[in-house]
Amino acid sequence: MKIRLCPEASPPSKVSVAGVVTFASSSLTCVRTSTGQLATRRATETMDEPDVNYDDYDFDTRSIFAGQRPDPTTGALMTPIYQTSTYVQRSPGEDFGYEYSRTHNPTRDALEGCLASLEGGEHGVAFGSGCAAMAMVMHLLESGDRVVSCDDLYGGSHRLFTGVMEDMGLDFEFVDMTDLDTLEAAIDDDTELLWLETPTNPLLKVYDVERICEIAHDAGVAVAVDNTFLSPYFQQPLDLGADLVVHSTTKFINGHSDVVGGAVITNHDEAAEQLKFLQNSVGAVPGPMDAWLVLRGIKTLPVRMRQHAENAQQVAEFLEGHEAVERVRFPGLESHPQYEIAQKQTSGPGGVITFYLEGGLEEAREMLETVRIFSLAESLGGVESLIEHPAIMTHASMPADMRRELGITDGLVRISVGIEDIDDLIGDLDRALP
Ligand code: P1T
Repeated sequence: MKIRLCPEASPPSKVSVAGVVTFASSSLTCVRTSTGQLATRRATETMDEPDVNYDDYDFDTRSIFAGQRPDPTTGALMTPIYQTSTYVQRSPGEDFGYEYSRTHNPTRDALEGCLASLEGGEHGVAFGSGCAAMAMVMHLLESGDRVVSCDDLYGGSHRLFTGVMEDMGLDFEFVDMTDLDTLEAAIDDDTELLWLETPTNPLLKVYDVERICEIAHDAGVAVAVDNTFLSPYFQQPLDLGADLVVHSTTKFINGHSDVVGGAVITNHDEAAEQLKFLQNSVGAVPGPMDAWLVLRGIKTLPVRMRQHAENAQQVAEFLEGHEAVERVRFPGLESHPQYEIAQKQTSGPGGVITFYLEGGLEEAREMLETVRIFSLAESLGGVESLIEHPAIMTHASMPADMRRELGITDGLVRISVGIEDIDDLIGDLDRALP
């Protein structure tokens, strides 16, 4: 690994958005906040720095304000969409804190500060997609390094690891991390990183993040957790010991199915610096408009997550009692094999459910073609309910024998429960189930 993530894992610390470093020119002032974010102001008449440390506030409040402040040039309450590729300089090399939008952009800075605060991390680095965020984490490694990954994971993550990163000299082993002995045995001297989703996509396995981090750190191995399925509202992996948290912000974080984005959050200064270097060097950055949309989406993250979880719990209970359904997997059901771990490390079950239909492909296809409120589409985490067939859709790129071994069969259906009226949702499923 190019940098040392482990064992000097720094303790989680909260982020402040109050300005700490100010540097000024004649007409513009640039403020670098304690999150490392920059903001500019034109100095004809500017607002004072708000004297607020949002760390003192609850998650719901930070969702609305963290990383942000009224625009110092105009007082605009909402962070402007700084839709610019470049920034004027007073003299060559003498800029006002920004030089080029691949490197820095104020709207993206605000998003990164907000994400860092919500995950309880020091640094947030935003990318153009969840896959880009994952790829940048892999670029922290060096050829010859080994990654032990959870076996059940998003098909695109598996494709990135085996179809791209293996060609660049990384080595991957996929293991079921519910079995800690197997996990421990899989770690060898070349292992530099454990990669896990929890709950996993699509089978919703729940892994004991605290125990896994202990095992990894004892072996000098870093841990990255893809927290896409729960969002920081329900689970904060850095607090459980993880070194890096990864998000597809496309999902619950944005929540409105209108942006593709990703992010990495960490407390490690060196990892953050390297990720920033990669962000600038590789250029897989979100545009200002997308950064702004995600920032806006986050303002309602807590209320959305509460409703997703409440609806999903009722849908899961309905499915569990339906004769056409063989088995339901949802971390909020006591029948979930890792229910106790979920209770211990999360504050809610999220909004994704998978279930096995009695029968197989024919029954699944019939149901997927019959639903009306649920939309047949890949993705998850939007306010509208989605339904999909992992074997044919999101996990098609995973080898068929691996899918079979994991249990991603033709009868498996995944739903992302939205925030629509619960009776409408259950009515739709009831009508469509065989
Ligand atoms: O689509 P993108 O923003 O690049 O994110 C990739 C990604 C990363 N991690 C997890 C856990 C994911 O589920 C995804 C994307 N998943 C889907 C598109 C899906 O329907 O499962």
